[in-house]
Amino acid sequence: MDQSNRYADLSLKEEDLIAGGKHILVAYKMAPKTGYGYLEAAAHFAAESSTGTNVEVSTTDDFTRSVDALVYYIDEATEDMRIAYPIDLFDRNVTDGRFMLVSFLTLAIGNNQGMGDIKHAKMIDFYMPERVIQMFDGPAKDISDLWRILGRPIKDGGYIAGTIIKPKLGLRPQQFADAAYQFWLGGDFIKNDEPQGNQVFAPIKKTLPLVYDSLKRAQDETGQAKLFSMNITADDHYEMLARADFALETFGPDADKLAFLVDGYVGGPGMVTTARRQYPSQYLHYHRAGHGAVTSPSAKRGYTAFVLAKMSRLQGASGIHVGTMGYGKMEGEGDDRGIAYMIERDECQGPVYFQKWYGIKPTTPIISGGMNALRLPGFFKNLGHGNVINTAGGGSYGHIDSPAAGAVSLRQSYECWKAGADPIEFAKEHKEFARAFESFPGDADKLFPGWREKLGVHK
Ligand code: CAP
Ligand code: MG
Repeated sequence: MDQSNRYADLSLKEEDLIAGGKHILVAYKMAPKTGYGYLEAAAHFAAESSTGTNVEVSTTDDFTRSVDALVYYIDEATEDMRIAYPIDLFDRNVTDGRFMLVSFLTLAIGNNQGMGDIKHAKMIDFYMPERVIQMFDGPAKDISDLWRILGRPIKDGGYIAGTIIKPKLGLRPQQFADAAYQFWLGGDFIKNDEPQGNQVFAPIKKTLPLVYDSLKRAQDETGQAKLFSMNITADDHYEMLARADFALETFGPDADKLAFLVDGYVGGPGMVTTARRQYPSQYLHYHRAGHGAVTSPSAKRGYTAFVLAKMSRLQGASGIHVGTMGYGKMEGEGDDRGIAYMIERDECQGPVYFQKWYGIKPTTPIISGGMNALRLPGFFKNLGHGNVINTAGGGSYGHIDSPAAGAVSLRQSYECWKAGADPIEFAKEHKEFARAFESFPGDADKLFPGWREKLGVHK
């Protein structure tokens, strides 16, 4: 049934919809299945994403039609389809009237994934009007809170050298705490890994007091504050709270140095909002493990990594993993820097929409995945700044001297880039950075051919 007379209006102008402030706009890459007209399929897509189904129903009235989602732009050749969703279509909390991301997801990327007449559709951008930005939680804490704790300038406080305890699973409490202590002797920030936490062989009631002891000893020895991002991911809301509350109690006078990590993609909006609203004094670290299932360029459905990051800022992520932009081990490319810009700036041009954030706090780009001191200079050059949290697991625990040396090599890498120095020349004056070449010879050969002769390394 062709519903384009109801769910499409190609006369609508995007600039008018934006000026009107009453619609959430969503841009997709969509292709219909063979045998279906493009506008017909797009209109059905909009129907299933709002007030309709595949047939007219007797119960529809004029009010229903007033909240129809409307296709307002199509370009079959480029598979571009854009839909205007009236903001009144989206549910609000009965408790405080705020928006909920789950309602946006259910409509904009819910039933429309897997329709019989749609070959594929992937969300590539969305636009939130000012009223909607006002109605999402947004971040409670941001990187400036971490710079303050680290004793740095709270503007442009620079690079936070982080790691992930590796191996990502399998360490018992004392071994886990020892690994943390070793890194903190040189670095700033440690995160549990995405699957980390195992009450079978590393119960938090044993592990966390040992981690806190490591943090205090490392602070005493270095004279610097240290940060721990603890994974509180769990299916049950109260399990999350039990873990978080125990951690806050354990860290006591150093509780401000605890961030809480949630696996936001697999856990979903409920888990992110539990962490955001129950613990607004803590930095909220959004890990996105699993996102590749929908965000990978090889996936023709779901939404992009850009959309995921933009949604995380609405929900209140203090920081989210944004990938390594082609410099690490995960999928990504240089243009992914646009993901970082969208979440850290107060206004930014996305792939389709220019988005203003009206002063809500920024979300920190967290850089993770196969990074080490040799790969970072190129990364910083591509991004254009170093106001990020970098977590390098292999890049720290794989350093041939020690995890602390690995941490120092990461920081030296940032200093090298900031100084605009040649990495080989810089290595001649900075031992830990130089030893990163020997720690990761494959990367060194690829990135700095001839490094052995230049650094006098003969084995
Ligand atoms: C990195 C990592 C990160 C992912 C995150 C891992 O370890 O801990 O969780 O890379 O990916 O488990 O692989 P290494 P993304 O530093 O040892 O590679 O940031 O792209 O979501
Ligand atoms: Mg990990």
